[in-house]
Amino acid sequence: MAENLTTTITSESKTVEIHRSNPTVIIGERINPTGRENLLAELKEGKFDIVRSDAQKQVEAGAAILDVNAGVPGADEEPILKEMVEILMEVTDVPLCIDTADNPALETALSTYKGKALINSVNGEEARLESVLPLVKEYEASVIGLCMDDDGIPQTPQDRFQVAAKIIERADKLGIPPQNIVIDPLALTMGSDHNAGRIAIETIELVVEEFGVNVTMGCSNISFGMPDREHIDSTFIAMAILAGMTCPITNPLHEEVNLAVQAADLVMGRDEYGMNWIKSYRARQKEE
Ligand code: THG
Repeated sequence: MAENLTTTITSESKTVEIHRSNPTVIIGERINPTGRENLLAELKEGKFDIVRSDAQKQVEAGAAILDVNAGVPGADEEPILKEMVEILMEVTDVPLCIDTADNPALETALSTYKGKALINSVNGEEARLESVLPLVKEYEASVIGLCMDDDGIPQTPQDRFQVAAKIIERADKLGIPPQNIVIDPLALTMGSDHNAGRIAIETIELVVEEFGVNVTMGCSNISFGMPDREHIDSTFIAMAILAGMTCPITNPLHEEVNLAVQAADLVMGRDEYGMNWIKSYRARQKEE
């Protein structure tokens, strides 16, 4: 069993330490135009009101890090992502997770960002390892490593583990320590493969056992195409936390999912005297 590593992500004024004995770190997923017509339309017009309000709402709901994705089909990502990063630094003080597959946009975002960012993401593809890892090193950032490579997404936990091992090894060769790598086993949708949840959970167990690294997943993918998604998402997220996931990418505004995370932390002994749970209960009562 490897020692549990600490991944440190910072903004100008805040430090977030991701570790298996700390409360789960929610990475808020909402600032992403994929499947959101209103945000997409706004970004196309060069407006950022939804970005601002989504940032504030997610932080209020408990997001400790905000994912920022500027993937507007047909538009140049670089200036949009840069402006989103600038705006987010203005309206919130939480650290950012920069979600892009466009290397020039990533580099510009990293040079704009004040702090130690979480890059989302690299994977086991040769071209990505070669383009992203040098930026991780140069900016002393951390990076999410997706368990997929030039052959696609492996079907078995063992093969996904091998991709994680390759990413960690290639990073190490450049002098990037494993605490700066956050592994994403990939939560695929159970609508197309009923084993998707089990494969993800078993991959978490393997990488945690061997490397002690921190683990994330885009948790809401799992229930895509299923009815009554929040029940599935909240069960999946609690099970993944038990397996070792430390920083889920999810929507903290979904109350059932948010409460599952808080309850899982309580059960795992990461909520001293249950103070976080009691505080959040009182805040909910006040709202009613
Ligand atoms: N792993 C990593 N990064 C990721 C993902 C992952 N980034 C993107 C994605 N997957 C996680 N982010 C989202 C963002 C939004 C939604 C799902 C995952 C989503 N949106 C609603 C929809 O499409 O129905 C629309 C939003 C709304 O209006 O509520 O579900 O796996 N490393």
